[in-house]
Amino acid sequence: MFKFLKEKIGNWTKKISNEKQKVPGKKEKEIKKIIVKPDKDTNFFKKISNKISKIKISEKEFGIYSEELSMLLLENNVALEVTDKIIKELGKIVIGKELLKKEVEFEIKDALKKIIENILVEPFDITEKIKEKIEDQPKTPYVILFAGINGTGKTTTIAKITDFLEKKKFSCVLAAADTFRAASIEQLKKHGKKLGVKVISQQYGADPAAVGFDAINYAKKNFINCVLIDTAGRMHTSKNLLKELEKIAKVCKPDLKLFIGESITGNDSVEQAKSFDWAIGIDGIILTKADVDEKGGTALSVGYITKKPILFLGTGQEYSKIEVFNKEKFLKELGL
Ligand SMILES: Nc1nc2c(ncn2[C@@H]2O[C@H](COP(=O)(O)OP(=O)(O)OP(=O)(O)O)[C@@H](O)[C@H]2O)c(=O)[nH]1
Ligand SMILES: [Mg+2]
Repeated sequence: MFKFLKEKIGNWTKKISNEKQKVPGKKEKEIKKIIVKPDKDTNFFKKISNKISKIKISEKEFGIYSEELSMLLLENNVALEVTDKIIKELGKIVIGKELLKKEVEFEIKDALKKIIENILVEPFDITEKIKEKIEDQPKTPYVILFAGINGTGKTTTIAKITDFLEKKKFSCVLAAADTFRAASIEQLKKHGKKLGVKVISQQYGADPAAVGFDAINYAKKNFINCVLIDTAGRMHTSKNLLKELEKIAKVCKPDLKLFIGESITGNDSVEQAKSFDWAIGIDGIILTKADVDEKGGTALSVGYITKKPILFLGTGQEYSKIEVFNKEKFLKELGL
């Protein structure tokens, strides 16, 4: 997962560090001279001077290095807007700063870590939100709407989240509100059977908002904590389909509207998230197929541009393959 970005960032910081070790700056030469003077045992002092000597990265040097960083970020699915932000912030920290020679790599990585930490929107814990709702309105279920373009993993993610919630002792009911795609209702029912949860459905072609509404009523009558609404995949460029989604949201009044996008698709995912946010106002993002994403930049871009948190990463096809998104863990995946 995210192997390329990790390798590339690591190589880049190492390269700057190595280059700065090779070419001693004027100041560094002076420091060496002073330290080496008092004794003839140059080997010993050479070692010390190497350790304590400092370097500075000039604006010009940073320009050259940052060009390379910019390219590697863009190649790894980091959006231009986010790449520019990273470079700008990094420049503010490292240009002209006196860095201990032996710590150049560490200092730059540390700076990058802080910048990326700020770029990632702080995720919230959905189980806490559910608990709050149960306390506030014990007779009304917590409703989650899943939306996204075709094939991103909405239905699979619903099954995973249901498993996740049931294991945390929240009861769930599923709404088969994808009444459009052939076999979609059977697909959700199969998951329901496997997970032991009820699936509310109507016939194909039925109004998806009505299916969601039915499921909410079922949950109310049966004291079920959560309703998870599956929706048909729809292109983010189709105004009519987005209108239909708007209707589902208006009728079902979900507590949480999640955009499900693929980790592998980079800027496409960002554009999709923007459109779904514009149509229904999303609250959070789940990025699926992170297990087959070697790059990792989508996670950096999609949250920053929409200002919405990534809540989970889908990391495989089985129910257990879902991870609560954790900033620290993500930064570690990037080697920071
Ligand atoms: N590797 C991997 N595959 C996934 C993940 N999530 C979903 N998939 C696969 O992606 C494919 C599509 O998943 P669905 O859940 O049917 O996607 P959907 O968004 O509901 O599709 P539509 O309803 O047709 O729009 C299936 O083969 C899933 O097994 C994931 O995190 N990792
Ligand atoms: Mg589906």
